[in-house]
Amino acid sequence: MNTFNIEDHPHKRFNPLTNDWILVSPHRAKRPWQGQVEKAIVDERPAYDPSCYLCAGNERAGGKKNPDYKGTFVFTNDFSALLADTPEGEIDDGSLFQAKSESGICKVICFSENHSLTIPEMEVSDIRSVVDVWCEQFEELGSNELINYVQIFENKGAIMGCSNPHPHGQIWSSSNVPVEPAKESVTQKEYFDKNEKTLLEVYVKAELEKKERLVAENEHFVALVPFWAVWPFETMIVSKRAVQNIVQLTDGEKTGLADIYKQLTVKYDNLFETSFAYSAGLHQAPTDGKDYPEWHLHMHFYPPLLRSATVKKFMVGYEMLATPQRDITAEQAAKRLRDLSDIHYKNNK
Ligand code: H2U
Ligand code: ZN
Repeated sequence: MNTFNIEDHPHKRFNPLTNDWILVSPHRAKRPWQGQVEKAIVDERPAYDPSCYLCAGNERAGGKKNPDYKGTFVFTNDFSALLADTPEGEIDDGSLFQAKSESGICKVICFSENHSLTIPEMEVSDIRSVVDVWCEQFEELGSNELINYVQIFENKGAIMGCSNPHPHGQIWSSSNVPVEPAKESVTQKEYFDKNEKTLLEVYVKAELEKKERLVAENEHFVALVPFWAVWPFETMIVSKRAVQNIVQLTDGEKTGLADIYKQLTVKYDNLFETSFAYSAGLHQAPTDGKDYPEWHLHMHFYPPLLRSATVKKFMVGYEMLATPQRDITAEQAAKRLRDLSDIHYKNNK
């Protein structure tokens, strides 16, 4: 029997942010790929689309008209999943049948008036305006009595169920802390109480030394494939300094966030020479007025593509029923992303 080698042998990896395990099967990534390798999809859109409900001056559902905005534009989601005026109530039979009312506020943020752009094709200064809107919204929603958690996210690409290619993101803010950040609240608190440092501060420092899972870096942020990544090219952007939320970032750090968001998404687009789909979002401390020194701002990117512009990973079978699994290791994925150009493929031809 030869000795265990993480590069060759099936193993489990632990996610300290969620307390979950994932299965890694590196021997399978060595299979020769004989599947289809298709040509990149040409994705050319006009700067203005008269039928787009996010373009400036156009009408949205319900007859509201967008202003002639330039840059960013925020509005309350016309089909909000959470509503501010939900009556408080509860159903609880003590065990099997429990329900609680949930209230909140949902917004849509247009990143640019230009329908044809995406984050990796925008200037860092324009992405910085998006970061500034996130800060304004986080402050405004977070200071609302009703709101105890603000989830800022971007859902990009038709394969992620995104309904519109116009560059945009969303914010869903709620009275309660949702499932994923709630898990991270528990794990980060446990770690901080024991070590007096945030979990991610220690993690990022170790990754900066090891280097094998790094994708991009600037003075204030790191983009890396987490050791415990589930999706083939899953990444995380983490601030080097431990801060609880984006409002606490310095001016330089806010620009740093815009810069690393661009760096990472340029590499994503370059990977399969396609507009790379993902769900991405910030995880931050709750906004219930308490102090959360254990909370460390970070941004998750969950992209489904596996092998080409159309071949994606399915989270099915064993993964639905037992535990998530991956073939290509986090280290191999990081190396592929790291080795890609910093110049967007559309500007490189
Ligand atoms: P997606 O692109 O991820 O589907 O999100 C777009 C959001 O825009 C979606 O939540 C909202 C939808 O409810 N929307 C409006 O608020 N007004 C509209 O006229 C159409 C879509
Ligand atoms: Zn548009």
